[in-house]
Amino acid sequence: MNRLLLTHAHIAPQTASNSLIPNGAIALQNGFIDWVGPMAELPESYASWPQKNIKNRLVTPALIDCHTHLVFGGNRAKEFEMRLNGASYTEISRAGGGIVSTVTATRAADLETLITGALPRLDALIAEGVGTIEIKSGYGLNLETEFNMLRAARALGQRRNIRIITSFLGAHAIPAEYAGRADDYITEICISTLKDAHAEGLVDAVDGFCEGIAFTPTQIARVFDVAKELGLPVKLHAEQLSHLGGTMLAAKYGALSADHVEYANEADAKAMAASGTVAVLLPGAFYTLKETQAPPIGAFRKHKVPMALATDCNPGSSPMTSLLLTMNMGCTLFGLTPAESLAAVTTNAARALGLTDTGRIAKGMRSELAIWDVETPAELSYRIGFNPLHTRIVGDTY
Ligand code: DI6
Ligand code: FE
Repeated sequence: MNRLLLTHAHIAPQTASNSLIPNGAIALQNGFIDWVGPMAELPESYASWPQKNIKNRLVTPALIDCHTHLVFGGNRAKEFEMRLNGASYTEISRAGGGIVSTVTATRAADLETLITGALPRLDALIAEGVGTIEIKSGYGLNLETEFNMLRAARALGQRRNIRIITSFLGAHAIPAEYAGRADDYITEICISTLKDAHAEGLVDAVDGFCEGIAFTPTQIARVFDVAKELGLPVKLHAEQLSHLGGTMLAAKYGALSADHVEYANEADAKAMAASGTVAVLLPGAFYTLKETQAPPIGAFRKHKVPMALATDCNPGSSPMTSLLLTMNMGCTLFGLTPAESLAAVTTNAARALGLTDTGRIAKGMRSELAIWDVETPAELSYRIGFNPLHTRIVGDTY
């Protein structure tokens, strides 16, 4: 029996009532939370458990990064310089740079290179108390390399103590060999690779990039139809650079999330609320591309669309491996409150991944916790470039 009783904890449980528990205790047993509440109410039976006094430190759920492209080859520092000299992300993409340049580098890397390249990025997230991370494919755009990316993502979960959720993002860009033939790419590569990867157990969800430089809603719908047949949940990069209708499409398919959503409008927010679709906000990409249109936070609040925040870690539009900085940017760039930004990387991020056993501190949830050297939850969003993590607890060894 693996047991631990955390005492003298300042708990931010992220449950429905979400009131802080100032002098609390959390009982952990075999990988799950057995009890949480004020120390004064701790049942007698826990008195004999091994205890750790955490001296009034703040305890939150372990953080969840629900949108990353963590596995890739090469880097795009050159494009960073091009943008500083005035080129736009779209121009670079249309000139053959952008996502497809990372495709070339990713195809050239073998499985082990993809894994070892991603590990330092993963370690940076783990060091900030992240316990669950989503990783997308989408820099292979052929069967072999899409498989390599998904296998690398699964392997990362063996090499580190972290839960990995994969998303198949075959509909990320049109590879050079299919230039001008996006529909053929969807039929011949994207859909057939999705089916094969699903058969191998490599796919937890299906994603797409609905944008002028990528795929139309009609093309994305073809991929979503296959996801539906396979019983896989869907999500979508929607309304990042323009309004194409991706969010409505995502809502129509009951998507877990619509991501970026800078150009979404109130009607989109209403549709997301009705379908239970989470708005995943990615301020790292907004910042990197110096976008000016922020997502419609007011409409999301008004219609009670849950908002999550994620790093979008990728070599092009968001070379970022800090979820704490993402929380800060969510507040400063998008106007979230610090309380919203904490919910956005815990309970709402869990929901964006379809997970019901993490992201909150409550009986029966997995023992996935972050203990911080701070006094209040707001401090997690307030600092820039400082990591106050004291201890991360993930799993059943305490
Ligand atoms: N949106 C993004 O933020 C990433 N992919 C996407 O569809 C960017 C990917 C890249 O530029 O490499
Ligand atoms: Fe992305």
